[in-house]
Amino acid sequence: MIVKHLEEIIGANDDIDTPTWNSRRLLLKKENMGFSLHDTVIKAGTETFIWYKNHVEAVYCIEGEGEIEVIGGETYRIKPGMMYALDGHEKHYLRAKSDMRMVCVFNPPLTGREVHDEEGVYPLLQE
Ligand code: 9YT
Repeated sequence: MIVKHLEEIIGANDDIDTPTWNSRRLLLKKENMGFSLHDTVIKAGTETFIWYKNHVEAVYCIEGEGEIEVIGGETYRIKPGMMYALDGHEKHYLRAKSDMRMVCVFNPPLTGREVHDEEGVYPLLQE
């Protein structure tokens, strides 16, 4: 069984900070669960273009407010209790009005080092 606490991840290796989001990675590929699990803060006032070309992702908002605009599709309000699942590799903009705390699950699991490239894509990394 695996037990971790957010406090031990904050500031350590699996805490990835970028100008628009901060992802605290609780489970990664190395844990062999078949998915990765992240506690992510999308920073207030930011917009991020994202395209998970190689992954599916489910996102569950537990704090904060903002929106997701699916390119060529709809814009949905994000607030606590809202979940979205990118089952079609949708290109999207994520905008945070306030700090949004999101629980994210990725399949295939991230290895831990990924940040978005210039296309908004996470590459498929091998460990
Ligand atoms: C919700 C979302 O896509 N945020 C960007 C960061 C990503 N979820 C991650 O690596 O935790």
